[in-house]
Amino acid sequence: MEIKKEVLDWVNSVADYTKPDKIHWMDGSDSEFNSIMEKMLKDGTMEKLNASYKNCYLHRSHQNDVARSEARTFICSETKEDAGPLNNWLPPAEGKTIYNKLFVGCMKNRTMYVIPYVMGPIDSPYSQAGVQVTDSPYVCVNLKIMTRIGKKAMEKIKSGFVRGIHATGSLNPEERYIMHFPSEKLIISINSNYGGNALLSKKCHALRIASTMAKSEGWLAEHMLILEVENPHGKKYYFAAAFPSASGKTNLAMINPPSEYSGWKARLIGDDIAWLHLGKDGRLYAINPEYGFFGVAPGTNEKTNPNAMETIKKNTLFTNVAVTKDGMPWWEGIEPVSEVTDWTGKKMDPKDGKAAHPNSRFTTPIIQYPHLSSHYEDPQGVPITAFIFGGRRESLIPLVCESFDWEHGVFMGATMGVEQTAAAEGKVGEIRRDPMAMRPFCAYHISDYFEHWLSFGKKSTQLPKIFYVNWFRKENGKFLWPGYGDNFRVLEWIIERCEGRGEAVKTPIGNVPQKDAIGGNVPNDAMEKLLHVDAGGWKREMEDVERFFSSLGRVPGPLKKRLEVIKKAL
Ligand code: GTP
Ligand code: SPV
Ligand code: MN
Repeated sequence: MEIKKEVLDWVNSVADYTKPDKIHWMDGSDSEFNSIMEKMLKDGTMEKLNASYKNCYLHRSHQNDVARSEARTFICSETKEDAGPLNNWLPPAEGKTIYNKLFVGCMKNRTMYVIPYVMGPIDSPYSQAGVQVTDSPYVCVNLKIMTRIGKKAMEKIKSGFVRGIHATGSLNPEERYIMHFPSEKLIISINSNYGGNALLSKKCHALRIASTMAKSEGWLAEHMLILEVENPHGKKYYFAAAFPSASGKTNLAMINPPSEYSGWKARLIGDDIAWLHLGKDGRLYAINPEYGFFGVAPGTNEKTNPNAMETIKKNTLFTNVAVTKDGMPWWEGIEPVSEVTDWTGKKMDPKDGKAAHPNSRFTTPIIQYPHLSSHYEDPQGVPITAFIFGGRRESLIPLVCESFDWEHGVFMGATMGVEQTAAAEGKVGEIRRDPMAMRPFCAYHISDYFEHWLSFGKKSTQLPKIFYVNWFRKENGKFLWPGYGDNFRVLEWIIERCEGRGEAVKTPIGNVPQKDAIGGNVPNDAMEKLLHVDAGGWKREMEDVERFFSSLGRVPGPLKKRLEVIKKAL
């Protein structure tokens, strides 16, 4: 691997500060993976799982380090206004002071790994190369699965590449910093070794830094799955769906059509991040920058997601799951067993509490997925038919709702209110506004982000239609909608609408299906509830949206106007 001078100079400058014993340049080979893994097996960072899970390992993270730390995530833009009201801001100089203080000698007696990586198909004009340095072998083996690393990446590195500096540090949550310097395309992270805090290519680069690049270059970097659906006549439709963390992206991306949909096919392109560019034909084309899944384990089983279960049977890293007596990974949702070692390493009966951490995850190669789209590595990406927004809401939000036009669709996304999940630290279940599922990931002023979305409406007439879904309506603590594979029925209705067919009822908040439009085994009264638009509840929802808009300081005129129109219609 020929090391580029700009990379070498930068790596040396980081090493001058952090004082590692050794510098290891990752080439991405299997033998390299195995030797790093060997080291972790010896020091107990990793545990080998049952041989029926070929080449699979378990890692238990520190108990203070189990999810993204949003409160410790910072945008170090020139001004506070640039970061906007939804980000924690640090002046860049203060960020650098923290770096100078916390990183001095932090890699003493440790190896610093240098990981050149590419986000996106190697030959795509939309891909981006970056370099992460880290002293965490756990991060190395995860990135080997999650991104395309090594020689090919080094070749793709251009001047001004995205740089990530990560150090494990003490894991002290109070001194944890995940800092982003958008103008320098620089990420600095210390005192966490978990997921989006430490695998800097994922949320930090492919969403936060990319969001600022996308804004200035006229494209979109989104927290979206990408799904291909083919109908029995061979016509293909592409969906890009934004649901907040732990709200169903991976599961929808891995959907199987229900048995009566003979001839229909569903294939995966991405499960978490989409980069979208306007094509010459005015359509939006999406690529998946990632090379692996970092998926939520609990709830995943043969019934809900057989495709995930098949994918994770080999070459997979499990983080914070439980393990059975014979070394099989286990979590809530898998068939009951009487005794497991829980995610903290203690023996327990899963009847007595949660054995796997609710945010426990699998890291697994995307190319092992059984129904990968043949367009997964298409350099131009796939043309999106429909955008879908959604999130967890026990009440009010109907199963599916179609926007009237682009502006209304942007309003729907911008005002998404969802229940918090375990994917980030914080109170699970509390409702917060999470615009386009990007609240934790948009690295600039959210109103400018809305403006950016609206601007596409002026650039093209061939944009995707926008829909809003909610799989999570509950009554007496039970889900009203079966979800998972049954969500395909909703996709079918969306396709019908995109084709200019399909019955719909116009309501103040958008078009909803007629009662009998969505099939399946859902009792009539449940279906009625799922599709009902409760004017009183929606008025209160719009009041909350109004408060949200006020809290942002400034909001694009068309969104404020749309709010007034909906309020009046209600
Ligand atoms: P991130 O990786 O954090 O961005 O999450 P995600 O959006 O990919 O969520 P994922 O698909 O992993 O789902 C999170 C949890 O929601 C899992 O426990 C799933 O089993 C559950 N889930 C997913 N889809 C459905 C659904 O249609 N209905 C119900 N009830 N639960 C679902
Ligand atoms: C999310 O929280 O949206 C994730 C997991 O996809 S993490 O990579 O930890 O951010
Ligand atoms: Mn995610």
